Amino acid sequence: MMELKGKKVLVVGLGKSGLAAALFLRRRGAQVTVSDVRSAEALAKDIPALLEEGIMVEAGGHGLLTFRRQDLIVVSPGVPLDTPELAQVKSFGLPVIGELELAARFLKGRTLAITGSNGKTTTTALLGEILKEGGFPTLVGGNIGVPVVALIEESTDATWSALEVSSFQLESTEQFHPAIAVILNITPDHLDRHGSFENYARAKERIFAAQTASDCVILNADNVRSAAAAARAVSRVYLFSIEHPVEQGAWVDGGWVVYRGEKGAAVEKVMPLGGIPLKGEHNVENVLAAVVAARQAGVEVGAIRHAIENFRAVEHRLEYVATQNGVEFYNDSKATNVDATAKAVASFSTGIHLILGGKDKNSDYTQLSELLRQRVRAVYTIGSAAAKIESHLRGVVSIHSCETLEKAVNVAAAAARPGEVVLLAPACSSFDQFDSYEHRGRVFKELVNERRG
Ligand code: UMA
Repeated sequence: MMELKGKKVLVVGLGKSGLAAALFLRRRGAQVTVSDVRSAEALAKDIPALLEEGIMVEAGGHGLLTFRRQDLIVVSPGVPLDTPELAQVKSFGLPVIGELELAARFLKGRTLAITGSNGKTTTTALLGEILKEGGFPTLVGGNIGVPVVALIEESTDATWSALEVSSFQLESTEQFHPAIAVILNITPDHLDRHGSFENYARAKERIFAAQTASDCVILNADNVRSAAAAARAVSRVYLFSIEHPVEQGAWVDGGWVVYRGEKGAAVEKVMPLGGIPLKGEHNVENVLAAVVAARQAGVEVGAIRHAIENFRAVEHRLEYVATQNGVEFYNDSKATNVDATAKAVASFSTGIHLILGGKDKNSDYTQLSELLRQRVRAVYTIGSAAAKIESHLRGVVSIHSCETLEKAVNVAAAAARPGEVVLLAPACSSFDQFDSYEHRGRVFKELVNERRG
């Protein structure tokens, strides 16, 4: 285990991850400094507690000198590794690791890690419930909203940690070593940060880079790029598919979720598709992945089935909000890329009034054209990506420029007829108009519920 006592450690970024990492490092005896581009006023709520712990704070920008004075640098997921100060100190040989890598070196017990462009929060939350139902001491964290470093103190040798891990976190891992790794799917996202789809996909593949032959990796046979990762895995590969049987893994057969632990073994009937309480085909994929992971962790079929049947949609993931005058409202604020929006739209047959927009991530919205033509009655654009979305979708579907979410909700609600759906599945990140996708989703729900009066 890494020695931290007396080490000079810089934490870059003071969000949830940076705050948890700084406090952890300080408790382990490191001399900690935190650096953030935000001003001291913007960080005001966290600074007093940090100073009280003896943690130094550099606000309003990153100083190269501060970076050069350290023994170790711990980076928050949202801070790009090519940030000039980081690139400089790395070239001098200073160790730079991410918050996930720091946590991985101290977290006890076994880890089950889930990545993918979409579905990872739902699958992580579901696996957490399944592991608990199976009687395992369980922790849940990572990109889902609880930094992994914050789980360390609670972990024991008997713990299973279900971790949602993002490409941002995986990009800087070295020893992170989950016993069970899942890549749900890989479709374009975060191209602004990773530069290309292949760089992004390779970051996701780091989930199994430190695995050995006694570990396993679970891949999506129906998603070309997820399945292609098998070529580089040294661990045992399991597949899942909604389209066809697989040698070892889970698939759908005659309306049932079924599982086979190894080639030639008996097929286990896990549950009927009708028992899955989540909307959309993508959620069947999430369930299949969870079934394989849970069986590999040793959970009995009965416990898996029971946990799935009792699972409810996670907030902001195709979350039902209300029905007003026969019109249903759904909040999928977590649909922050084109593929997630496509999956949300595909979950409803027709008559969709779709709210799109926010901060663009160098995305290609023309990929939505066919699906929108078939199912969407009108699009309502918001945020800074609006003009680009409109230019990509002109002539495909009727478009209303609304600028704000408030206007979009009101115009869409007025246009929708009984039996139709108003869907927030924006295909963009939220940071141009909101603090986070959670904030955007909460505002949407408030706007909908206020209409009800
Ligand atoms: N900052 C700098 N310098 C920079 C860039 C940012 O100082 O060059 C500062 C910002 O001013 C801010 C801080 O860094 O104060 C933010 O750090 P962060 O973006 O890493 O945010 P955290 O609050 O630590 O949240 C992170 C994840 N955020 C991102 O990956 C962008 C959260 O995932 C995650 O829940 C949390 O850690 C706990 O693990 C969010 C997310 O959007 C939900 N993830 C992406 C996604 O799901 O698509 C990957």
